Amino acid sequence: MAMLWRWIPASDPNGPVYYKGWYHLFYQYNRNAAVWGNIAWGHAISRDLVHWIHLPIAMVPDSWYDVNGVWTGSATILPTGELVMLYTGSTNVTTQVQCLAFPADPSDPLLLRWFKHPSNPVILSPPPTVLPHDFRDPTTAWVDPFDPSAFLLAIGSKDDTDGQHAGVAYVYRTHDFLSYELLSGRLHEVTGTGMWECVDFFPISVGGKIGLETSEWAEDGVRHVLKVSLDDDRHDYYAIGTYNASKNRWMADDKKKDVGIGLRYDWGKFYAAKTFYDKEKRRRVLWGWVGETDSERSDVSKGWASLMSIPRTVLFDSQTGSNLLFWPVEEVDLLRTTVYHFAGVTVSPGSVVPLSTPAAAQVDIEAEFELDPSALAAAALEVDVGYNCTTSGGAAGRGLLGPFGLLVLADKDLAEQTAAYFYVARAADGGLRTHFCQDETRSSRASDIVKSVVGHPVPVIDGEALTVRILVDHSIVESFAQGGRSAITSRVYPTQAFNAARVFIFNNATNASVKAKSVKVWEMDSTFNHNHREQNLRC
Ligand code: DQQ
Repeated sequence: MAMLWRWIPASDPNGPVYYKGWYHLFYQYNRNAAVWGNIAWGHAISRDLVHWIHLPIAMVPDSWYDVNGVWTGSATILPTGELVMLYTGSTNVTTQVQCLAFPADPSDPLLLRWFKHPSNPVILSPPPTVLPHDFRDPTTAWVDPFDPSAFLLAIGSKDDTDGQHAGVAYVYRTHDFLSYELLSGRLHEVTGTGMWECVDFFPISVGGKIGLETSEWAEDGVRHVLKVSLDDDRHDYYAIGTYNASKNRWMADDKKKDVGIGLRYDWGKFYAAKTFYDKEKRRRVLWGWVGETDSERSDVSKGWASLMSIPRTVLFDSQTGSNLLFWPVEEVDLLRTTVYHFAGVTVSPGSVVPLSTPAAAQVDIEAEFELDPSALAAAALEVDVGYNCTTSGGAAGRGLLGPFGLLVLADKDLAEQTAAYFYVARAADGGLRTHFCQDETRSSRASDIVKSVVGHPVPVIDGEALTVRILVDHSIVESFAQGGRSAITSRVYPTQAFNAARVFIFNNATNASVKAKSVKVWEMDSTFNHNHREQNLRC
């Protein structure tokens, strides 16, 4: 039962679905080289989202309508239990058309063989003003709230008329997945955001406890999330808003944080994400493509490229009412083995405290920090300098109330280290604003790597401790602050720290002591090591 991602040159997750007892994940896959091109659909299955089995390629580019690539698509389970898959084909003349596939044997829980429908492409032409190479990535379909016999689905695009450079989502209606009607108007558009790839559109319960099936529809207690992947800046943005199906319109709750200009699923390396509804556990699960940040030449020489993120549950944050919460699926916790618990560690300004754990290249960490209350009061006097993770001095910079946090994948001399940290600063309104950042700049001695400081302000409720969970695995660090209000994924390539990685607490604040009330470091089960984890070994 091994999922050796390490040899998979993969990108976008495609058509994730739970079907007859198995989780299925398809993904963009090049059988020939660890670079993008010749895209087919890889296929892996799991009982628990943690242990995976590779299956044969599901679909290859073999027809005029997808010979230049079986591109991204989504699964829909119909009320009858049937499964249909819609995807974008890149045609023999590299235009983008929408295609239908379905399982050759619907009674096969492994979904081993796939048929492309003889009527393909089922959508040949884009909407009238759209160029034929700006029309891709159909979403999961949802039942039309006004006609239960019809389904609706969205497709991403862009509109460059009058220099708008607007990202756009169009909606189509279908009864049979063979013929489609373009609805008038647009689900949504945002000027200046460019091509919207991999649109995702789903309901979310404001109660924040469970996920909702994609067709769930209610006036009260349900909002709709629109997610787009911006081709221009290669990040996934979302907004929470109101879906008016009768007008074929979705509106963001906060126009200033509209989709494409506001919140991100993840502030690090994470793209082309897709969710699905897991009816077994009544949750919505998210996967993102985590690409490499080393050179393409390195990818070719090691023979693989790209990872999938750990699957994450997605919930509405009922405490803030303004963002989603992203959290590793609960199955990851079952892989924790020995825990090392450090409690009440006071870290004085400008110091680093090593944690005595065994080599820690594959660990799960949960930490809770508290700032000295007198320092917090003094910070009200600090001049606001408009802290920004990316333009800051990173973990090595110094301010009144930060940075402080954890160093992972660090060698004993701290020549290599990846920092996940908080920085508390005064905001323009006089209140305190907490930033959550990840600093990759000292993560590796290797030079052919893109290294940045990434992150963003994270909401903190009054009186709340500062908390972070960090999943570390050789060349990937996935961090979740404040219960998942902010997620950051980094690819890192330590050279020295690789086999003897350590964890440190650090505090680079100039005046304030920080108390690590609790830091728990779990070693992870070897099954995990040999499955998900081994993918990251860098040869
Ligand atoms: N990847 C696919 C496209 C999609 C892009 C092609 C996003 O369908 O828009 O490999 O990474």
